[in-house]
Amino acid sequence: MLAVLLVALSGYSQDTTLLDLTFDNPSNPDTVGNLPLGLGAAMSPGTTEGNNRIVVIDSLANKAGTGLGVEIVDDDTLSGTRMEYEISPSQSAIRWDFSFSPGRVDGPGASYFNAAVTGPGLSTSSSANRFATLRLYENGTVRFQAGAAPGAIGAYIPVVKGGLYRVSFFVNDKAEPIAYTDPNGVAGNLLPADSVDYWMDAADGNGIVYIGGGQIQGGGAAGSISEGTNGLGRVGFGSTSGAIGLNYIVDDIKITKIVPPAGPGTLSLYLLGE
Ligand SMILES: [Ca+2]
Ligand SMILES: [Ca+2]
Ligand SMILES: [Ca+2]
Repeated sequence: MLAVLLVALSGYSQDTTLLDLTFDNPSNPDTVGNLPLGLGAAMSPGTTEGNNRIVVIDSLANKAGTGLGVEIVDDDTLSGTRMEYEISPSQSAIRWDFSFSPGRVDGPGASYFNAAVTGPGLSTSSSANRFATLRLYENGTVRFQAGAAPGAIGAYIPVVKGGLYRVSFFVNDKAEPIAYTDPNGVAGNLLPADSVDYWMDAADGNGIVYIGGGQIQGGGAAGSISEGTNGLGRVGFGSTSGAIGLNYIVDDIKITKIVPPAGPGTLSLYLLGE
């Protein structure tokens, strides 16, 4: 008699990685001096030199992580710079992590990159499209904006040139609250419907801390995202034409699908005979 024992675990779930960019993938290598590789990436301008550029940099220049990183620059009032990644398929609950390092902090605080979550195919450069945003200024500060204006906006957090910072967005486009595990591994944080929480390691000795959040407000595409579900279709970094003096290095960009923890796990045994 041949007996096959199958053990099935149910009731447990694991967050699914949708995008994991270190720029050091040996099977799909990036090249210093080139545009970064990435499935569904939207790059504007598609140039690696000049006042507006996106370019892979080497480990010595990469202050935002290990190995290769990417420098994004907007130093021209004639055009913006965008580096975005499509999330396919679109999602209702995601965690987005990335590391960054300011390359310049000498501006007046009038310009910023929007590190933002938007809908599929939309540009993060347009304020009406932004569901959740961390503004990376050119004067040594960052702060979040929960949604399109007049969404909740955070306090300015100081950052220094060459410093290494990491931020985590938890974004919920569902019509009901979700629970998530924070970057310190603590489970059960509740996030209301159509809301975002931000966590950040501000390199101030306090570790990774909650820096605030809020509910989506406003109209435009961001409003329509909040009204429906499965509207989280793109993340990235973008600036407006008028923005100038911006230079940031980014690395370790990761998007995961937040899967709600299920109830108590159950262990099922199946015995198949003969
Ligand atoms: Ca890297
Ligand atoms: Ca929604
Ligand atoms: Ca510009």
